[in-house]
Amino acid sequence: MSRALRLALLLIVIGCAYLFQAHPYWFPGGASANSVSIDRQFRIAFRVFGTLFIVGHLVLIFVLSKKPRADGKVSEGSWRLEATWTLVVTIIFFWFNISGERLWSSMMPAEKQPGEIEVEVTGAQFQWYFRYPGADGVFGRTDAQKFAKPDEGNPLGIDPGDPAGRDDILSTSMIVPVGHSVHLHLRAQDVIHSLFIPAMRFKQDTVPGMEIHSHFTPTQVGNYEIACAELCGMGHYRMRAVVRVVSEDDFQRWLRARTWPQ
Ligand SMILES: [Cu+2]
Repeated sequence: MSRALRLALLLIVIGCAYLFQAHPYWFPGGASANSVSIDRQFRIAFRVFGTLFIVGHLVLIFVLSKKPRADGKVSEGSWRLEATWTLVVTIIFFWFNISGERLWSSMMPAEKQPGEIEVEVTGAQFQWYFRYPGADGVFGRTDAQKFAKPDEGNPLGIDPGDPAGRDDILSTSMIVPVGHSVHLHLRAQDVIHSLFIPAMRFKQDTVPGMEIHSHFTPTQVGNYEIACAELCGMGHYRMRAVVRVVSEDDFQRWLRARTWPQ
């Protein structure tokens, strides 16, 4: 029994070491300014915690293979050793949290920074909507309960009485210019959804009643997949969309084509 357990543990360790090292299932190539730092954070996590995991299991296998002592006494352990490794693991845990915290707070600005492109993202069962403020730079007021009419082109419930909403641009894809910081206003209409853009290393829940701010800077032109990463109902699988990262000129052209003449 003990031999089978040790063999099983050894196979788990070898399998995990292979997965840590080879990354057969991994993110697509990073296409945002933050991807380098986020990938570094993942690498550190895998190296540090992967090593602890492997060492911990090897120690377990070693302990399981020890023969009982001839005099029948059992080991009482060592409190010094236990205190030391508990302290070491605690320090690593807090250091890792604090270093990740800095990166996290740089990704979650409370306010829009000058020069950023603003996009409001709304998760609704079962579709993502992307809204741009239009030429006036101001999003129109919304009241989904009063005005939302998906069949009439107003799924977000933009208040028809608010002039700021008349030039708002609504899209089912996110179009952004390369090299610009994109400031997102994240909202949800019904239940919790989660905007996940693997290539941008971006993932953030959208919560009804809250407006969450975040930003990312795309660095490569191309189309990138968006998924909903929160099981949000029967049609959850349909909540796929695309981020189209285009040149500055193409972005301006796209905005102009969608702007009504004043
Ligand atoms: Cu969803």
